[in-house]
Amino acid sequence: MRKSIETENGLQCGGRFLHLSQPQVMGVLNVTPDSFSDGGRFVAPDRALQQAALMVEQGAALVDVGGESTRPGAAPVSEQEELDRVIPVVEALTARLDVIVSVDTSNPVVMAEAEAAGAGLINDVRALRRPGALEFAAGSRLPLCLMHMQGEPGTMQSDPRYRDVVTDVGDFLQSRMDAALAARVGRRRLLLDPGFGFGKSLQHNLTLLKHLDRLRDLGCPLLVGMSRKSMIGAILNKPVAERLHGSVAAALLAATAGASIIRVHDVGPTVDALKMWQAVQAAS
Ligand code: PT1
Repeated sequence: MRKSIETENGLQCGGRFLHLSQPQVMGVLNVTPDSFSDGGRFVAPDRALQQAALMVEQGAALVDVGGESTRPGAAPVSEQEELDRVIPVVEALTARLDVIVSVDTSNPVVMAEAEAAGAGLINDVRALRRPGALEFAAGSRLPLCLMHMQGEPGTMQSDPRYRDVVTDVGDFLQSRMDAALAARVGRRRLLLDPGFGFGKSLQHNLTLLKHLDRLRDLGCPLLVGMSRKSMIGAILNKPVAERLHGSVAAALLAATAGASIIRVHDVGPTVDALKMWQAVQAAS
């Protein structure tokens, strides 16, 4: 009887199981010299390990390692540079920490090397649109996050337009799910993400957050990332370093809308807030 496996709400992430009956926190670990909020601080593998260990201690179920900055205006990175940044960190984290290591990449070579190094999830902001990415997915058993982005990081914030942002993002995610299914990637391996801040105005982001529950109808768990982003900065009129409380509020709103994984920089405060949220959810 495989029933218990199939009805268990969660994802098999390589050797570790991620429970999704309550929202989980994914800690951001940028190993880029030019990240928007912590540029260059965690590039050396020992610094990365130290930061990841802190996030695990604070309750992160996943750590998302990224070697390509995809914030607005960011420049592309070469494959070798991305491999050199990401793979040693994935190896160090999987060897030393009890956590699921997610890798934020669109490059199928990086995906494959990351899986071999012990990664448990692939987080692709380009939703497997790069040549070879669907083929990687078909040959792998890892869960994959498919994110919506309009345009490319270098130019995506110059006048983004939608007919209806929630419908358009939903249609895009459905089409990428269909592409994955056609490539024989099981629906049960997929996570979906509306891509807050990726080719979206403030109003687009707010409308997406308000109607996030509609994307649950696509039938896959939702992953969201709003932590410290300019949508919060624009509302608060505050710089990146002063967006913690706005970010925690956004995390709770996402949890209420049904998000399963919340990608954040500030793991401890977000975990505390979600514990309060969870306690109220569980009340009669
Ligand atoms: C995200 C995400 C990500 N965000 C997933 N992966 C980033 N699955 C990187 C700004 O407006 O939301 N989901 N990987 C970071 N990207 C941005 C985008 C950072 C916009 C900052 C902004 O400030």
